[in-house]
Amino acid sequence: MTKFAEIEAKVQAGERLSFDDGVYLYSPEVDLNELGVLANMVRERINGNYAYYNINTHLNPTNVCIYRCIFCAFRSDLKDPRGYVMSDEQILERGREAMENGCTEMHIVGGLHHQRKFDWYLNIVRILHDAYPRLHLKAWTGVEINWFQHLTGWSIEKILTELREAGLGSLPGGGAEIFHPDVRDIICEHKADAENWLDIHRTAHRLGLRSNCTMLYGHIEKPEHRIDHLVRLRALQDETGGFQTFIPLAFHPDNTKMADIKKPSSLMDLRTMAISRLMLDNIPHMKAYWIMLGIGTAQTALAYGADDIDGTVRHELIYHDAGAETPEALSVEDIRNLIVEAGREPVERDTLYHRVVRDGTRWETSEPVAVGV
Ligand code: V47
Ligand code: SF4
Repeated sequence: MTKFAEIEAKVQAGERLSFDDGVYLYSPEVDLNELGVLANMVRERINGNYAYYNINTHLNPTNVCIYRCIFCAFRSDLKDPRGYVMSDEQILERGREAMENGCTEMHIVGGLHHQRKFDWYLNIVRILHDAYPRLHLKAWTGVEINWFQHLTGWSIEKILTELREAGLGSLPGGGAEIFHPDVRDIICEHKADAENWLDIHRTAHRLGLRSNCTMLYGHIEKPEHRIDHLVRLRALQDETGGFQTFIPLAFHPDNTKMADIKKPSSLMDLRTMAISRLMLDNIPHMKAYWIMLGIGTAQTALAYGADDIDGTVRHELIYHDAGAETPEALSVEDIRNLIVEAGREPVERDTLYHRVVRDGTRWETSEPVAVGV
C-alpha cells in the first residue's frame, strides 16, 4: 500500500491523520487533484453541497501599531502621514452604513495603539452595540486581547467578560500566524505567543463565546511548521469545541518587509486548503476568503475542502494594503453567482451559522445549519 493509499483509507474510515501524514501531503509526489478529491469527501460529509456566505463589513478603527510584524503592510507609526484613528462619529457612521446595506456582521480589528487605553477599545464595541444591537460584532483578535492584558493587568476572563457585556459577539481568527517559535520569533516577535493566543481562545470558548482561527502561510515557514500549527488548533478544539471556522491566509508580500518573497501560487492555496480540511477533522467550517485568494481560486477551493466564502466585505484594508487585486466588495448577487457557478448551493448565514431568511435589508435568522462534525 502506498503512503497516499494508507491516508486515503484512514480518511474513508473517519480516522484522524497524524503529524507525519500531514507533512507527507505537502510533498510534491502527492497529486493535488487526488488530494482535492479526498478533502472534498470530508467537506461533503460535513457540509453537504452547501457553500455559506454572509453580509458583512470590516472596521479597522486605527492602523497605528506599536508592533512591527514583518508581513504587515497595514500598520503605521503614530507620526506617519498614513496613520489614522477613527472618531466615534466615523465609527457610528460605519455602523449606520452596515445596517443600511443589510449587514449581519461587523468584523473589527486594528493596530495596537500605544496612546489608547482599553476603554477606547471597549467603547467602540459599546457604542456600536448600543446603536445597532442586531449587528453581530466579531471583534479583536487574540493578539489584541493579549494587548489589553498588558494595558489593564486584568485576567483574560475579566477582559472578555467586560467586552461581552458591552456587546462583543465573537472573536475573529487573526493573529495566529504560525505558532512555532522558530518562525513566530522572526515574523512577529512582539506578538502574543502560541500559548497566550490559544489560552485566550480557550477562555473565550469556556465563557461561551465562539471564535475562528487562521494560519498565515507562504512566507518563511516549512510544511512542518504548518502541520504543527494545525495540530495545535486541533488539540484545542478537542478540548473546547469552540472554533467555528478555519481560514488559511496566503501571504501577500507587497509593501511588507518580506516583499522579496513571491505570493504563494493558486496550487499552493488549494493544497493548503485541502490539507487543512483533512487535518482539522473537528472544525466544522473552512473558509476560502475570496478577498485574499482571488475569486477564481476561492471558487475552485469550494471543491478542495472549503465550504464558506466569507462575505460581501466592505472597507477591507489589510489585504488591499498588501497588494490584493480583488474588488473592494462584492454584491450579494455576485457572491451567490460565483457559488452557483462552482456547483454549490449558496446559503446565507449569520456569524454563528444560523440560516438567514431575508427580504432585502430586513432579515431574520432561523435554525442553525446542520454540520456533520
Ligand atoms: O492576523 C496581515 C493576516 C490577519 C498580511 O475570523 C496578512 O472570519 C497575508 O484574521 N499577507 C487578519 N496575510 C485577517 C484575519 C481574518 C480575515 C478574514 C476573516 C477572518 C475571520 C479573519 O491577516 C492577520 C494576519 O495573519 N495578514 N498582513 C499579509 N501581508
Ligand atoms: Fe500590528 Fe497587527 Fe500589523 Fe502586527 S499584523 S504590525 S499587530 S497591525
